[in-house]
Amino acid sequence: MALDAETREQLLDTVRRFVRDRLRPVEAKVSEDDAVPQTLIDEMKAMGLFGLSIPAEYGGLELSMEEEALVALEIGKASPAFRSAFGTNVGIGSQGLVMFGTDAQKAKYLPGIASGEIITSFALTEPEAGSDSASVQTRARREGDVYVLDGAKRYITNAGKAQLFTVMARTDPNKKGGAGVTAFLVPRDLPGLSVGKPEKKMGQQGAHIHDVNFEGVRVPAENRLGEEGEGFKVAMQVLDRGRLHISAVCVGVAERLIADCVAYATERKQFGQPIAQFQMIQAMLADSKTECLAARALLLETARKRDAGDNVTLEAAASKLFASEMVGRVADRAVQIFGGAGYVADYGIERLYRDVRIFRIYEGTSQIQQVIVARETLKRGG
Ligand code: COS
Repeated sequence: MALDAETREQLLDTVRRFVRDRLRPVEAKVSEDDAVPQTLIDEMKAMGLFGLSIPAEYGGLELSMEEEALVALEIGKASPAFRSAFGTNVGIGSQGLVMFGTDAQKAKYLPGIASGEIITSFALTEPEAGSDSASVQTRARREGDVYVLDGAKRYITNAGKAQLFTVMARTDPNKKGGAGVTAFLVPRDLPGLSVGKPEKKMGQQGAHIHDVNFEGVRVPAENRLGEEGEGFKVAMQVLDRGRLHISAVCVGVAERLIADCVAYATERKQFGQPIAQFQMIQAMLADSKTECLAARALLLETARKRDAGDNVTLEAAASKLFASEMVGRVADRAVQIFGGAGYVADYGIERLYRDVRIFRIYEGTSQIQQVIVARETLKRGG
């Protein structure tokens, strides 16, 4: 469902004001405290942010991919840790269920996910299955009307708060690769499921990742998502979509950094004039602006293609590759334009420089995006 133009503008305007008035002022404190205040989470819930992508019949806003990208882009103009609070519910934590769930599964979980009452996590990565995600070792053995899960997942976003995990586990150990993998909806409170302590990270303080362990976790067979052996495809399709969401956040952070650079370069004087007057500064601004416009155009065109029902595996990977590398370069130039002020904490530029580094890694490294783009290009014949 696409919103009419006026409603879309109203939503984006509300998000822009929220970012400007509520999120930006507390960014540094959130980073220092390594926590997003509950009051802000509650405001996000009231705005419907946890349910952006959830069908309206289950209480979500049912935005199109293009609309979701525009919202994620605006949210990206504040610290990416804020987006992470609701990002799994909107993306990788819910979309397997939205795309492959039965009516009963959807009715049971989606309303709580849309409202933010249920936090979700996507548990694919393992200590020995990172980029090679088809090699998951977590086992799911069928015993009557339950599957018994044993194994360990790594670096799982929002696992500390999650009440529902989408878990990829191997049901057929005789099949190699993705073919033996099945997806499950695993409630947090099942005995044998435990979550490790939050990892200390380079950036995005306020967003958390954890190990998740499964020791004889008995998951009702009705919680299987899709058919046995379909789990890898579930994960790949969830990631196709998730990569567009991440691209949008990259573009948002880049647009914000460019605006910060313009403000600083116009104010800061050296050699008797604002540094914005110097062509070497202008060259950095021009490169950042050009690359950011290109990433935005690729993102929005791909989102529209997906909304039209096209397969966008190639384009989503290309978008994520280009946008995440782009924002890395933009952040690097921002530190350069700010000079010493870019390196000290007060201006927040060094924080964003650290925050954006993960975009080139999670939901598939840049090298994995290259693999996907190359394979799909070869498959499509050009
Ligand atoms: N949509 C639907 N099906 C897909 C798909 C997609 N985007 N990508 C792959 N598949 C299917 C393939 O068609 C193939 O099906 P068949 O066996 O029926 O032909 C199957 O899945 C296996 O695909 P493939 O052979 O391409 O698997 P590989 O093991 O070579 O791995 C990559 C594919 C590398 C692309 C995959 O492992 C990947 O994306 N890795 C990165 C994972 C990641 O992003 N991790 C981040 C953690 S999650 S935050």
